[in-house]
Amino acid sequence: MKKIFATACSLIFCLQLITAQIPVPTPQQLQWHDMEFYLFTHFGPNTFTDLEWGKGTEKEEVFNPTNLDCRQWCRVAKAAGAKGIIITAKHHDGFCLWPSKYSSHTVRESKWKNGKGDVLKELSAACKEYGLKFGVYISPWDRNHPDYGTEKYNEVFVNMMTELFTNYGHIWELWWDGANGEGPNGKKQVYDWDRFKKTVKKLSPTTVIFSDIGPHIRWVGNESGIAGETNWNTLDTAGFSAGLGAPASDTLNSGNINGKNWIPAECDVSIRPGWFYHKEEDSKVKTPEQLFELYLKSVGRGATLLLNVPPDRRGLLNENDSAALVRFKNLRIKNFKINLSLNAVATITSVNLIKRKALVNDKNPTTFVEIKDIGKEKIQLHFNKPTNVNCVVLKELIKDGQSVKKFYIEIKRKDKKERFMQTTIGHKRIITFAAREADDIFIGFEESKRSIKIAEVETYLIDEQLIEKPKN
Ligand code: FUL
Repeated sequence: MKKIFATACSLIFCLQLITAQIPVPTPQQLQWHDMEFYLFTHFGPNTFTDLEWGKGTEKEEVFNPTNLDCRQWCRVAKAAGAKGIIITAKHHDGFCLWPSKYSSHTVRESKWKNGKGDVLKELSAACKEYGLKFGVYISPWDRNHPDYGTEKYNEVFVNMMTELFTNYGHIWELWWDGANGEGPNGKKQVYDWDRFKKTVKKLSPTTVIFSDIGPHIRWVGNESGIAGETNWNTLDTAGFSAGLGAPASDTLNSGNINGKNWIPAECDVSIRPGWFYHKEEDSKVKTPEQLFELYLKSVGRGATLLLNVPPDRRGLLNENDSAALVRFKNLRIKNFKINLSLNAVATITSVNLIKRKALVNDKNPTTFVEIKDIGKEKIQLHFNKPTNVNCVVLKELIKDGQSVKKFYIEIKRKDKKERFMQTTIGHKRIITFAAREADDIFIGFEESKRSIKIAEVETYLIDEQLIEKPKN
């Protein structure tokens, strides 16, 4: 009896060990996944000098928006269906959009509001008022600060972050740009990433930190807003660092299948060719259709979409950008309005033909179906009449990790069956194909890391024009 008890105990212990090793998101990362789409605003001296990378020698007086209104930014963000705004508190030119005590190159030295203004104060208050999350980009690379390139600068950077975390309410996401060039004295800085991380952990443990390699969110490896069709939320970071020491772009794009850490990808991309506002780009704003395509290739591949919409010289989001954003939102609403799965009966069918109910079309992402018999069980959506479809949206229950390695969507109409092979799912996977009628849709699983938990399977008929090249 004693022996059985001891064996059982060690089995439980082993099981616990195995489960403990599966990377899963923290509650903050889970919330971040659900944010799906939010805005980036690049704003600073470059807005007024027409540069992308300011030299750091620009006079503070160049920063002088005539009509800055962060509440307008928030109204546009809300109208676009974005969930938050991340602002460039300090870009590579070192200019601080808040009156930092640790720099003499800030809004305080500018003419804007006679040096009494504070963009971060205005934006954080506006975000609070409009129910948007507030995030901050702060570039470690600083082409202005006299201490850059010396150990003292790491202290300056920590002090600046301390100001950010102390004076502007909760910062939901912190964005560390990996760029590391020379400072005003021609020197390069050795960034003390460990110290930076510890500082944030101490001051604001619930903030999610972005850098090329996390610790919480990773760069997607390109600035065109496109995640890998195979996209693992897991990444190995040992031996790597942000910036030049980061893993190869294609690794960041797809993650590491057996990566040890949960570090999902964020797709940063600008609505215009540049990150900062340039008048000559007023006619080059991405169209709502292009934005929709980016949405499919970012959020629809399990990542999030961080869309940059730069304020202009007035300090307002430009009319062309806001018009595109509102129409982008309308496209999402219109095309994802009628979930055809709600008219279907969802079951799990297995080779022995035993069926059980599958809670995948109940509009509830917390209920799920668990598939243990990989290769033998599949999800079936049976429509009571032939239904025209061209889009399937799948959600894995990622709070318990990411598991699906290879699956297929099979469309059945009478005796005809067509299969589309796919790889990962994650938070959300949107798959489009040329429209066809279906009596049944099957989701079959061929390879997985362990048992699979699917929370939702939605089906749509979206506007064919929005599907780039329909896959047949
Ligand atoms: C890059 C920067 O160099 C660009 O100016 C921009 O801020 C982009 C989001 O990140 O690394």
